[in-house]
Amino acid sequence: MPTLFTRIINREIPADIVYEDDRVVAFRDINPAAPVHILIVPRTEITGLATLPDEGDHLAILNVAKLLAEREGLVGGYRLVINQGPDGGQSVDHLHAHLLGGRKMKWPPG
Ligand code: DGP
Repeated sequence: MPTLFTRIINREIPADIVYEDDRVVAFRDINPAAPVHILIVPRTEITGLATLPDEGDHLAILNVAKLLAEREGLVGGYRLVINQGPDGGQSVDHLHAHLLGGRKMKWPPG
């Protein structure tokens, strides 16, 4: 059974896809928590950080985050978040990083 994000990657579910390459796909979050809220998702179905392999598509996430932050004009800064497991607030079991920007972030996160 493909994950929700694999179905988005495969264009079975519509999403505002802003970037893709052979390793990752990025699309706008359906429920944005900031003016810019993009999910960066490896094509490989990794459940989350807890099951991360040593190598793979996910290694592209940081560089794509940097690229998209530049494209989105986030010159004042931004935040990259990965939620892991129920206590981390993960709701979709397909590894993804949230790129958040366009407002001043609070610390610590809730
Ligand atoms: P997390 O809670 O860290 O697992 O983040 C999952 C995010 O996925 C959450 O911010 C909302 C987003 N999301 C859930 N369903 C969809 C969808 O169908 N389309 C898009 N674009 N985003 C979704």
